Amino acid sequence: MPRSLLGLYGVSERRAEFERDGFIVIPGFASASACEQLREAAEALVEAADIASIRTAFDVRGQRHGEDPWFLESGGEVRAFLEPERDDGHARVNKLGHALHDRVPIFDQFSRTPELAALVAELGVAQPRLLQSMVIFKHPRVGGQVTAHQDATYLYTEPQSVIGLWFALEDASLDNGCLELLPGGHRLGLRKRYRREGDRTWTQILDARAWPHDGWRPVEVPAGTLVAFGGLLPHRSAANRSARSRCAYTLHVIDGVAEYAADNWLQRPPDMPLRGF
Ligand SMILES: O=C(O)CCC(=O)C(=O)O
Repeated sequence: MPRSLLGLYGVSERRAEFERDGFIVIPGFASASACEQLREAAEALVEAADIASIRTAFDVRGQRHGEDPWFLESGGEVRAFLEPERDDGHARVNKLGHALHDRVPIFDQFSRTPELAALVAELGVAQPRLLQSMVIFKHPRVGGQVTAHQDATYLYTEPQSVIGLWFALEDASLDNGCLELLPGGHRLGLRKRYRREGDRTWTQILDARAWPHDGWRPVEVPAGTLVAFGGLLPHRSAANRSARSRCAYTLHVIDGVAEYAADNWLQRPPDMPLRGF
């Protein structure tokens, strides 16, 4: 078979897998040196942050950050969020968010590559808009749990269009809190919407059933792996109780042809419209 046809075959298979399971895993998408450079850049941003003055602990269980301007106004900024058991040390930064891809050149370059643009097009996004980016640190022994959720809860578009691009910047395994996905769970429907009214947020329950207990797949992967998953796919990760750090970079892309909800928590400043690749 000519190369071009082989290529075509590969493309359609990957898309079919994404539609069937709700996600795809691509080992070796990012080089070891790119992962290292992003980690170093993230650490430099943490060093520069005035941790002692940051009051918000990013606690996905309690949603305590939901009414804090530090969180609500971070859609166009690069801000540090702390683990719930905070102190004044840098080791307890949980994540950086939410516009690294637009504010920090090295994250901009990493996020806007022809390879990523081609992948997102292959997964069906017609007019990609890079909405949100985060570095999630999961420091040894203090990195917190991320409870099961769907990204469309937080980044709702009509129709659903958000895709999460999750890059392992370090090796991830069950003991340091790797991503866990529920294959096929994207067909279970959206369970919650996280809505904003001015400087307040609330969670609307659309379907109160608990997630299935069984069937979760730990995504144990080496650094450089890309996991791409749709906004309806349930995912979670356990706390890092190990001595090994588990750092990841995530980028969320929506489709410009879909309508971005005016009451999503993340709203960009008017002078920073969303851009594509
Ligand atoms: O990195 C994690 O543990 C969770 C990531 C996540 O929830 C996301 O990228 O949407």
